[in-house]
Amino acid sequence: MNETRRSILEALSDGPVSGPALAESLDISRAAVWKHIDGLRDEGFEIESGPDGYELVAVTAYNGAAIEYELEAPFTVEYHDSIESTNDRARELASEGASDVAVLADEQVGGRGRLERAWTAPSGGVWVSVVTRPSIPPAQAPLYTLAASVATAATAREAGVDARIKWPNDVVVPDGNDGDYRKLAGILTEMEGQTDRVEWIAVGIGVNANIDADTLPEGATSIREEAGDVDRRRFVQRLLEEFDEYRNDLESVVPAWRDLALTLGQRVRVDRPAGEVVGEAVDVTESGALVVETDDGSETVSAGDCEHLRPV
Ligand code: BT5
Repeated sequence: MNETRRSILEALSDGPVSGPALAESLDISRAAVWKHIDGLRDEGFEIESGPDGYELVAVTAYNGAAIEYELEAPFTVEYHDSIESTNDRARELASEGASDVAVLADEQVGGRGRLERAWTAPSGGVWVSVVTRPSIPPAQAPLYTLAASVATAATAREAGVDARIKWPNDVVVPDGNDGDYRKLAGILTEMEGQTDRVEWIAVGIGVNANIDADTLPEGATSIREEAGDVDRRRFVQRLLEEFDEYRNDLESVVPAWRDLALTLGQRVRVDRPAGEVVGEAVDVTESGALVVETDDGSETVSAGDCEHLRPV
């Protein structure tokens, strides 16, 4: 957002301020103040003019400026009404050197899941990809994915949804007590780096927010379905703030993940390139790999598709 507009919002956050007072404190003309106030109104800031001056009464918009305002995390937000995939755009920005940017869209028309699967992303969801450049070895990169799933589940729980995590990074809502679930959110992490150092990570988070569940693929659910619509601006802010806290405290990620895990204690089948593993999921390691107790002993699986099986 334009620096002058940011300063105007800061001034208004403590209560009404008159046009002349704003002009003086920002060292701009009254006409310029009027122009910026108009611009802010266009961006979704509801500013009323009363006897005491301009007053910010509400922020209703869902866009970059509105999300950056009062965001307690160091991200700039690039918003699109419609985009192919926020992860594609995040990769582009990352390769141009960007850092701490969140690409956000109301709708994706070419949303991607893992392994080139399609991700349904109509208007009303929260589709966001965060670019960061952490100083970590590639082996720690999975912690960023787990951090995103913990942040997503925590934010959905604040919105009143019984969100849990299915290994490695699906955010789901339990359906009964047998390990069945409906998928609320998915995470797609992409990265570039050398053997000893990550260059950038793009963490894509897709949350079915204000969407009718029957317009989503089978087995999916939404915040609307589970708890009613959310204020998406506030939701994205909380999501980015939670993600920021976990990425700055990587040691807290796995314990928080364990607390939210639906997979631990379940009988699972994990499909991975080296073959499938069937057994009871008993733990996750420090780097987020799943420990499965099989008939032939314990196996540690670092990546794959995990299915919860019915108890035997
Ligand atoms: C994922 O893949 O769960 C990762 C999804 C990541 C989406 C975000 S949105 C922002 C960013 N930009 C992108 O383009 N992507 C990221 P995976 O585990 O492979 O799951 C994909 C499978 O989930 C599909 O094959 C469908 O069966 C199912 N699916 C598709 N859309 C869904 C939705 N909206 N809700 C629940 N399930 C869905």
